[in-house]
Amino acid sequence: MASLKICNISAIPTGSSSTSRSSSNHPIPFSSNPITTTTTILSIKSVLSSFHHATNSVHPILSFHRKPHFSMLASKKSIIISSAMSLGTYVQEDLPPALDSTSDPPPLFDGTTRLYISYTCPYAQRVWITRNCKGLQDKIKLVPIELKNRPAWYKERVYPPNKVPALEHNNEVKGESLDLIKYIDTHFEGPSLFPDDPAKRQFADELFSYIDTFYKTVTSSFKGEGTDDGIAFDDIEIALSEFEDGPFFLGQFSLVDIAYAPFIERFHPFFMDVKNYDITHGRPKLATWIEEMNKNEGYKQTRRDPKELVESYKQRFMARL
Ligand SMILES: N[C@@H](CCC(=O)N[C@@H](CS)C(=O)NCC(=O)O)C(=O)O
Repeated sequence: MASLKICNISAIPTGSSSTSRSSSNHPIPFSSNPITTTTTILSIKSVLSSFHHATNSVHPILSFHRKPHFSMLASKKSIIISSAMSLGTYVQEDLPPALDSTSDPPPLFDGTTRLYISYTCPYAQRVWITRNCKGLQDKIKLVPIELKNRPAWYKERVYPPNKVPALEHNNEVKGESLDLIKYIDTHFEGPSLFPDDPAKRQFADELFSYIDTFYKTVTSSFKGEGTDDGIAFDDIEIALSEFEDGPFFLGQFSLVDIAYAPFIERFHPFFMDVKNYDITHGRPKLATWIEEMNKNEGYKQTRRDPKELVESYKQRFMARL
């Protein structure tokens, strides 16, 4: 029987203003160290642009180093922004066991919305976090799959690409984690996890596009192919400096944080263990981001034991060295 634990949330409003709201239905603070709503005066970020300028020549990976956010710079007025973490309503649930080649399929296409995941897959984790943060535990049923011993029916009857994540919804099955997190955010109830602000949306698109490069840059440094272990994390530090109305990539918590979290969750302990290198050292924004993410209950429920993550990355990236 799932024990119910419901948290107080401050959702990103779906309207254009950035005021926060708390759910009156959920009066229990989400953590013992709750983030209080703060009012920030956001001014033009000349300091930040000089920081970008200084780093451009060193780290050419990201175009956003050089791009001012015109919609923000165009405003000469200070904008009063209420910032708060958007953490989503969550229900602490008992997780079902993973299905393997011996398991019967669920009653497919019976109108139930199902999210097929693997507990160890970072791509699936993105979608799982989104579901949790939107408080959709009762609306989207988790169906974990044992990837190393997959049931044949998964490929044959559910998702022919045979990968996770996949979402069964309205008699269709869709895949691709970045598409799915956006799909869930727009097609389901719960707090919006994507701001309306065009400057933030543009930056989000850049960050979604950058994520594969980020992954490849970091993992090639695992294999000793990169020249600098920290270069991709410098990009993250700069990206986290872009908006000042909160500690997240777009200021407030959003799908972008969800897209990056499963990977940073793996890279952080792996670098510590294998290279004795703390990716947060000298990167205060990244340190704060990790700290704040770790308070997010929707994310916390999806996290793995760091030791297990390190072992799996060692097998994957170091076995061939
Ligand atoms: N681009 C896909 C990647 C999904 C993916 O590679 N999932 C892995 C598990 S982490 C998988 O299902 N692998 C099974 C396979 O390739 O056979 C996404 O973002 O959803």
